[in-house]
Amino acid sequence: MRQTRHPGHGLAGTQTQGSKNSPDNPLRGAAFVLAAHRLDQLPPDRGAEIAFAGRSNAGKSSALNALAGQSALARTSKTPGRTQQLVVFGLPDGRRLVDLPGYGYAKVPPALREHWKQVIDAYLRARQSLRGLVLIADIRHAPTPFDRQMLAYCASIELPCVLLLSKADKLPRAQVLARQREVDGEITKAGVRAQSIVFSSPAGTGVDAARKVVGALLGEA
Ligand SMILES: Nc1nc2c(ncn2[C@@H]2O[C@H](COP(=O)(O)OP(=O)(O)O)[C@@H](O)[C@H]2O)c(=O)[nH]1
Ligand SMILES: [Mg+2]
Repeated sequence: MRQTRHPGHGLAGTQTQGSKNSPDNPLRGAAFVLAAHRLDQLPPDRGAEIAFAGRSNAGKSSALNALAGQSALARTSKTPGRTQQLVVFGLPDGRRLVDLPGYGYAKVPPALREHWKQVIDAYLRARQSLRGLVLIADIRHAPTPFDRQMLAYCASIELPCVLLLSKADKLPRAQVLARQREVDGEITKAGVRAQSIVFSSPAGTGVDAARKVVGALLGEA
């Protein structure tokens, strides 16, 4: 498989450059609020928030940073599986972005993995202010059982989902499009209100599109 680190390589036509300080960015001005180990430590369940989920190392923190237009809002890591908290970021108007713990990293003990799976399930089920889920998946890999579970889960609670196919800069365009078709098939099968967006944090691919969708979901009463 051919791989490249050159931003935007092979993505001509799908690339949208996310600008860092765009006044149009609905997610501009996000700031850290708190990190919660338990659901009862979260801010009061009012207003609107969007949750971010994904397999460890899928590029979730990088995506959050790209969407917020900040390079160091969420910590990014080359050592996956360490963030085991719900991290809440607030927008200037009080709406929130919630970074859920990464799941599926092999080195996390099974009991702990199960614990966080239950916390995420409980959060998605109970949180009234939750307006949508951003699911981040590495475009180089086929959807995992957990990705499928998350899609099915969103379908069952009628929660809109935005699927960011991350690290698109690492695949040639033909493979990017083939994977997106495959994923769109999964979305249709799951019967979920979801859309996939080809995404690359370093190249800026899909950043503006994702900001628009997330901003619209946050704005829905
Ligand atoms: N080439 C490329 N690398 C990425 C992208 N997103 C994340 N990474 C890298 O993948 C690793 C994990 O990213 P991180 O955002 O910490 O993943 P998380 O565990 O899901 O939060 C880091 O080394 C990032 O620099 C992307 O879109 N393109
Ligand atoms: Mg992370």
